[in-house]
Amino acid sequence: MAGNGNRTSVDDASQQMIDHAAACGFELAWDRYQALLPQCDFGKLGICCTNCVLGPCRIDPFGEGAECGVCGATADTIAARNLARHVACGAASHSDHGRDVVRTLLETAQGKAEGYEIKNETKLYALAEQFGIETDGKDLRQVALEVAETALADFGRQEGVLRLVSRAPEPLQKKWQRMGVTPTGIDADVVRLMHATHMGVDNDPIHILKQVIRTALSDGWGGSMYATDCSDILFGGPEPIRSRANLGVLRPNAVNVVVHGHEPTLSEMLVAAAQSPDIRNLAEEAGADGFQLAGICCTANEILMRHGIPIAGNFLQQELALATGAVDAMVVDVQCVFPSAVKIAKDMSTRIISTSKKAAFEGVEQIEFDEEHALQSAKKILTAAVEAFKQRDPAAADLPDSSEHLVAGYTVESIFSTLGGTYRPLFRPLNRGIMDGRLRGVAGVVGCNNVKITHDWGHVEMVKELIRNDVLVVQTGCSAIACAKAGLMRPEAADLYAGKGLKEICDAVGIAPVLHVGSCVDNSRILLACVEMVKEGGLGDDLSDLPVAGAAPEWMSEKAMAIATYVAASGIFTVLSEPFPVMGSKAVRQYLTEGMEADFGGMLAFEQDPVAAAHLMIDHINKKREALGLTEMMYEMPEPARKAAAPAK
Ligand code: NFS
Repeated sequence: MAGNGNRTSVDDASQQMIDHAAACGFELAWDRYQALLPQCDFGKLGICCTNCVLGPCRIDPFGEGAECGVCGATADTIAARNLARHVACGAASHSDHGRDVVRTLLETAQGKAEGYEIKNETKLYALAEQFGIETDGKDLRQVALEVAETALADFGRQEGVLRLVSRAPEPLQKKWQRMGVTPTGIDADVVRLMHATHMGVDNDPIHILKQVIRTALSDGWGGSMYATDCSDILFGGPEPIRSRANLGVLRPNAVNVVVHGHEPTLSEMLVAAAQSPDIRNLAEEAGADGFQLAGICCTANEILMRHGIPIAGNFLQQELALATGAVDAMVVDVQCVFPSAVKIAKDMSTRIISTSKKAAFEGVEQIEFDEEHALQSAKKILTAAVEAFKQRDPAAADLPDSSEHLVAGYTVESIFSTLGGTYRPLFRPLNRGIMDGRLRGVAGVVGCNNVKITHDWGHVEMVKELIRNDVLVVQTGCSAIACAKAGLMRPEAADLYAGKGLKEICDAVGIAPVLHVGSCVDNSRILLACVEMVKEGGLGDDLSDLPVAGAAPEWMSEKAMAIATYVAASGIFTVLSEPFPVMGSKAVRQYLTEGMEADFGGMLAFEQDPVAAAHLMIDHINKKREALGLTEMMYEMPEPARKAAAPAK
């Protein structure tokens, strides 16, 4: 495991629960990882093909065995096709989530979705205007109906160009046209990419990669962007809000309900149901001190951003939350949910409740959630949690009592008003900060946890190194949760960790040096913030001119592969910890890490050491500053930090 230390997590609460789990004999992801070692090198290198049953065919990376599969596919074709399937799945996952949010908007407009309402009219009208929908004389519901129908049509679009592509700067749209990667329709792009990977279809690795890029772009500028926009319309646009993060947010005497997964439609309703008097009475009658809702993974980020509901933990804490014995119900929907959750909960009073039509778990109770009866479903789930609370053995529960303060809720709109001031809602202060050398640039640090890296270490070390070099950091996903737990999202973090210039800006506007911008679909907010920086002027004409960089220091999911690809293809240099599983192909590796830059202005790099990775980003930002003629920084660059090392136990 990367991290050079003998801790499994740098987060004390997590380490405490990992030790507790070991003492109780609970098996965790790290144990299963150890049992699986050594993992398959052919798989890691991306040169095992299972796309038809002539195989499986494995290509020898040292040129001593087979040079191609039975059909003649080379390592290059095989690695590119394998990557294509990963990205197709990642893009499909974000986009199917997006589709459901748009459908809920549609059903709300039709008056069919119980309990939902349109909370952000400004954003609805902005989208209507962008779609060219006439709004004069129409009521809100009619406008919402037309917006939702237009958005849904983009999922099924067969020809032409995805509508939201027009949000990208012109030069970027031209690059996409020139390279033939402009997305068409969200579903069609995924289907075409899957078709390309069928045995004997697309055999040119670079041509396959272009199709990969098109599909990834239809996620970033399509499915994910619709998920964000329509969630904001339905559930309200987030505003800066205080909350707490880590396992200590669970309370010994409350009915603890942990929501885990991704789609915000149910979790929003759970928040509403937990406040209804009949359900609160149920909890009181059971002797509980109310409900404690808390989130894991991206659902956590969704309800944190809009309601300030605290976060229990990130991806690798899902089993740890259960190991506390104090969770009454873990409510899961889709994506990033370990099937193993069932095993840990089986001897406890904890109920795992699966709620999505799209997903079922063997041995898990299903309370299917449907938008038409959303509030009823949510109340049913909370009633089940109260029943579990009555069975809980308080003596068996072991709850770490640590949690950290944070401020979340930043969006393009709220960054506008925070940085610009209420009466000056512009990106000017941000651009000016960069131009006058107080700020070096901006970095997006996102993504998962991975058992191959000490838990949270990659995120926290990288982000600390960036902010001490005057790089403002914006975050989503499990990476945001890691840094929130480490205290980097408190305004006081500027005094403790930020470089002088960044600290001055944080002090002036009262923000932390690390801003939480939401869940992984909300990476679309980061793209749009970059678009606003270009529009504001002074920092070039395209996203690739900006002194910005992206990173996923502990990534593991196929969604992260789609994200990294669309960010790089949007012109932003992006560093990943684990390499993509394509390293067995020189052609694919070279295109992703070098060739892409000439075509799109952005490319990928792979570096496991988070401090070294931070310096790749800083070097890139400096290069972009130089190209813009911004060679002077207000304050000197600090000495580079030591090579990153996780603390010893
Ligand atoms: Ni993103 Fe969110 Fe976390 Fe990774 Fe999973 S929760 S969608 S994939 S693990 S950041």
